[in-house]
Amino acid sequence: MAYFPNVEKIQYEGKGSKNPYAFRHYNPEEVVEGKTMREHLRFALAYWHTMTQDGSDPFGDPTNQRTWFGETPLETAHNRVDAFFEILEKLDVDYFCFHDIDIAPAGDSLEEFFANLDEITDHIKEKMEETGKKLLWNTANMFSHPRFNNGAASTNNADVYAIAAAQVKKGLDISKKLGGENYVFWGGREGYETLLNTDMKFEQDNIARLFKMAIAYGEKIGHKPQFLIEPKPKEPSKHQYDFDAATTMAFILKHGLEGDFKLNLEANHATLAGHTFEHELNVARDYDALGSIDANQGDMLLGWDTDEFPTNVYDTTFAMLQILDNGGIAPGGINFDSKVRRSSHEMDDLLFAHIAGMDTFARGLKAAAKLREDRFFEDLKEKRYASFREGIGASIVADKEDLESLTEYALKHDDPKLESSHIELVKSQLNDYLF
Ligand code: XUL
Ligand code: CO
Repeated sequence: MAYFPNVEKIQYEGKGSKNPYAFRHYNPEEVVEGKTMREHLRFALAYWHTMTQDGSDPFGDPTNQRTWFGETPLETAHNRVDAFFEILEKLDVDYFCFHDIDIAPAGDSLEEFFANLDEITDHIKEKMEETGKKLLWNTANMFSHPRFNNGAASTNNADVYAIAAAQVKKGLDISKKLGGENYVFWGGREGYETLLNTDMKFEQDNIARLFKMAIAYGEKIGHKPQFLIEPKPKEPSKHQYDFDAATTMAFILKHGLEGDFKLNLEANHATLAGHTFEHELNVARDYDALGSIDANQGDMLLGWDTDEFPTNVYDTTFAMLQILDNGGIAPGGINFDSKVRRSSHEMDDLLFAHIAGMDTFARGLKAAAKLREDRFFEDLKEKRYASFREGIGASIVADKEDLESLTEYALKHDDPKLESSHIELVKSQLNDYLF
């Protein structure tokens, strides 16, 4: 059965097109900086926002009209697989991501949940073989079930810890079965409500323990996806340990995980932490730890995670600049961790929303490539740091100076004359690349 019977595969029609079922900027086979857009962008669909998000909010019931509900939860789960692969095909997206609980019903016990996962992943595997679609990453949902109220790997209850470990093991078995390229840990409940009853060091050491078990198990079964941690400062926890890229890098380095772990960075999580998205990508890149991205955008007027589809060309240009400067994002990708607004409740809104996000990233890619071709930022920075390339500056960078030698130098020279940064001029020139 087709879930979108009246929609053909979305094609690139170019900027002037008024067809809502067409790309206006994403042209998968167009070559930019020597690679196709498809290879640069490595788009992925998020199973949860696409298939299970129902449009409800804390004040209102579900709104989304979906046609895949069956007689039983398992039948619905199977229908969702078929519908999901139809969406992947129609949008021409090569990758996808899921949590365990997104794809299969939890049932009444862990055993039943795992059996459901086996059945549904058989179905997913068949569809992957039929269509050539690939698993960018999967993860275990260790935050929705009430048992995780006090955390999963950071819980105070050792039996809960064991269940989390079992879910991670199952997640890695599934990753092997489906050829997952990355495996994500997002610690939704790995944080605290109050420090009054919390031993932060103990909890974080336990998280590191679980990560090490995951590395060891991957080695044992001969499957080594790139492990990723996804930082987020808050929500659902009041404070989450993986607050932002810098905090998460400190954790990774403290526990010696840098050989196996990189970061999965999400735009809306960056803004919740009080950073821009490009700040987070830049921090990760400085540690050689830019793994993958969750593409969305927040609302600057709201203090929570709105997970909107990315439509801001500035943001995607700066993100793509970071990715190009990084030499690409593979084996990571651009996963749309984004949901349609509550009032965009029709099935076709799922297509329109992804087309909007893909087009916005394609525009960002093209603008970023042009900026790089013109050495726009390179020249700017080269000029800005020129004083460190000759004379005393070059000597400082070569570690040839000390406090005494620099004092001697400073006393001999007049107060320096500073040059203007011309920031407004730069921003106005930048606009010409985007519009
Ligand atoms: C939550 C979030 C998650 C992770 C995967 O804010 O981003 O969906 O991406 O658990
Ligand atoms: Co995310």
